[in-house]
This record gives sequence, C-alpha cells and structure tokens, in this order.
Amino acid sequence: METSRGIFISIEGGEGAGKTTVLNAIRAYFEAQNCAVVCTREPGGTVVGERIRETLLATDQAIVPDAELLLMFASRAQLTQTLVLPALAEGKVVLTDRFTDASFAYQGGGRGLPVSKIEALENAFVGIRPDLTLLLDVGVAQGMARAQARGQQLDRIEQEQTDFFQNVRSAYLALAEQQPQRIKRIDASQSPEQVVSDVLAVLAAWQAG
Ligand code: Z5A
Repeated sequence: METSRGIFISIEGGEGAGKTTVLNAIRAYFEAQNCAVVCTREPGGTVVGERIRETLLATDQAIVPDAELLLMFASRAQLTQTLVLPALAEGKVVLTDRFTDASFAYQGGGRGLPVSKIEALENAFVGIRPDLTLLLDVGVAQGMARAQARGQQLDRIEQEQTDFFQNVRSAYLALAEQQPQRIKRIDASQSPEQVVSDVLAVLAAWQAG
C-alpha cells in the first residue's frame, strides 16, 4: 500500500454511530493545529461519486451484491485518484466518512461476498489504506433507533434487516482485531460529548506515537 505525506483518516461505523459529529470534531482538532483539512464521504465525495451514491441508495431496484460492490469501488477509484491522493501529496489531512473498510463490512460481512474479491478490487483500484481508522461501535438496536429518530426516509441499504447489520458490525469488529495498529474501536454507545472526548484522546495518542 502507498504511503503519503499528508494524513489520511477514515471514520467507520454502523447506522447512527455518530460519524458526522466525530468528523466535525476531528476537523476542528486539526484546524487548531493549522493543518489544511479536506473532508469527504463514501460513496460519493466527487460529482461522479455522488451520482453513483444516488444509484446505490436512492432506488427501489434490487442491486445484486457484485454490482453493489463494483459501484462502491467505482466511486472509490474516482475519489482516490481525483481527491485523496492529490490532497495527501499536498500534505493535507484527508478525513473521510467511510472508505474501503465499509466494503469489507457491508458487502463482505453484510452481503456475504468473499473477502478475496474485495481485496482484489482494493489492490487493483485503490492501493491505499487510511493511516488511522476510527471505528465508532454501537449496538445495532441503539444505532438503528438513532437513525430512525432523525425521521428521514430510510435508503435502500438502511431498509435491511437486523441480521444484516449484526453481520456488518461483526465484520467491522473483526477488522479492528486483525489490524489494531490502524483501526481503533471507540465505544459509540456513550453520549456525543464522551464519544468525541474518547476520539480526541485516541487521536492525540496516535499523533504522539
Ligand atoms: N456503504 C456500503 O455498503 N459499502 C461501502 O463501501 C460504503 C458504504 C462506503 C451510506 O453510508 C451507506 O453506504 C451506508 C453504508 C453503505 N448504509 N447504510 N445503511 P453513509 O455513511 O452515508 O450512511 P449511514 O451509515 O446511513 O450514515 P448515518 O446513519 O447518518 O450514520 P452516522 O453519520 O454515523 O450518524 P449521524 O448522522 O452522525 O448520527 C445519527 C443520529 O444519531 C443523529 O440524529 C445524531 O444526532 C444522533 N447521534 C449521533 N451520535 C449520538 C450519540 N452519541 N448519542 C445519541 N445520539 C447520537
């Protein structure tokens, strides 16, 4: 995997984990250090990627798991080559709301696609992993209740059943166990203030290390 001059951080988690709040806190943390920060999200983050996001999420059509995986990677290739790598080459901090770990969790864990397929796409079309990944871990029922409390219509993937989200969570936790240096689990069942405080402590320790 490629190394870079900037800092590449992803935020991951299941439904209602609180990624938005955490992303804003991390941005403020780095801006206070006078770093240039670029925030983005997946799927999406580019004009083409946002169109792919619409295709993936705002549809009633069934999408076969392989097509879902390929669309996630099409969005990711566009984002990586046009935004992530150039920003890192300029020494910026890139914060992304999800990256390839989400494909391992949702398409691997949730849909049951083989890890080897996802790794092959990662190697062929992405070639970079975040320097640090913050996994916001919350129980499925608690996370779904938060997401539903927002009162917005649920998208295609959010309409999946509890089992699917349990498998997503298990896959995320397995990734964190396999890659403890890169992926830090945060207890996201706590209050937003406590979650942010834990995230900033992990970040400070990581930067110091
Ligand atoms: N997906 C995939 O399948 N494969 C891939 O490779 C990628 C993605 C990259 C879109 O992602 C979907 O794409 C997603 C995974 C799939 N599918 N689903 N389902 P997304 O990240 O854009 O969408 P999301 O996961 O549905 O986001 P979310 O539900 O908005 O989660 P969040 O950003 O973590 O939540 P939030 O907006 O920050 O918070 C949700 C609500 O909870 C909100 O009202 C908050 O005020 C509240 N909240 C947040 N934190 C707390 C705490 N600590 N306590 C109480 N309430 C809280």
